[in-house]
Amino acid sequence: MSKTVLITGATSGIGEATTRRFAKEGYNLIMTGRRAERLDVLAAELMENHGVKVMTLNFDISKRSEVEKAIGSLTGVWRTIDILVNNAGLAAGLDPIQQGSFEDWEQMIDTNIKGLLYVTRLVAPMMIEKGNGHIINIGSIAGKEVYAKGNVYSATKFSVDALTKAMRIDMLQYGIRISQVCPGAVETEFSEVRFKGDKQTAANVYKGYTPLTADDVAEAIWWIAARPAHVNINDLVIMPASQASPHYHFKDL
Ligand code: NDP
Ligand code: 8X3
Repeated sequence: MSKTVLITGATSGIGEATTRRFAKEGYNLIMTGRRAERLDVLAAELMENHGVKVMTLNFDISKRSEVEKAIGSLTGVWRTIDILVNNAGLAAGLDPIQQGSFEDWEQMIDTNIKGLLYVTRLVAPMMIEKGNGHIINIGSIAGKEVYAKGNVYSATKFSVDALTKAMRIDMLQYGIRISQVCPGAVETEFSEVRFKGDKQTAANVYKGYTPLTADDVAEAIWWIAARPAHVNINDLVIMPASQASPHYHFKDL
């Protein structure tokens, strides 16, 4: 029987690449994001090319009522979710703490922590009822180390790290695996979002060294999901070879 994966933030970057990777393996897909048109285009492509079933859920993950409505709308086989990839997230701004924007802070906290919690709270009981499942959280190297001006973004990803460890304990008795993937720099729409559409500043983030691609991270996520049932990858930190930490890129040496 085909398996089902729910991937949040499937409209671009790591989420989109992960959706494509699982489609290639024949998984049925529940894809989420705010940009409905992108979801529809990708869904049509994946159904056509891989013959998989696709459900698109168009909602803002930071809004609890929207999450409840969207996940609550799943019925029948769409409730037998085998894998949840908690990917949707963002950085907003890059400012020292004394100059940070309240709006940016709230958006990051509401999306990266609260959004992840809302989805997990609604999907975990489905996995418990089914008797198995695997939740893969997308953290960050910023959830392992802090860097100048990364303050609140880092705090949200340190939270993902803590929640990953806590979920693993709570879910242990139900046979549900909990993993985390923590990437370093990945060239996606991430920096364009962080710098509010400033494409030049965003492009500069990836100049002078070779960043990861979304496909690199998707492959790591797929590898974690494909381990035998008795194996759990707790935490996988994946960096560009030319980036030793958030501070040190090959270009800076
Ligand atoms: P992108 O900006 O390319 O993708 C972000 C995805 O998250 C989009 O699909 C977006 O969908 C979704 N998203 C953002 N906010 C919301 C929201 N409020 N409601 C619903 N969906 C939302 O960035 P990445 O692919 O790089 O980021 C994916 C994850 O990886 C994030 O959690 C990020 O923190 C993490 N990460 C990224 C790294 C990088 O260097 N790029 C490194 C380490 C971790 P839409 O806008 O359509 O709603
Ligand atoms: C994204 C990686 O180092 O830009 O999570 O914060 S970093």
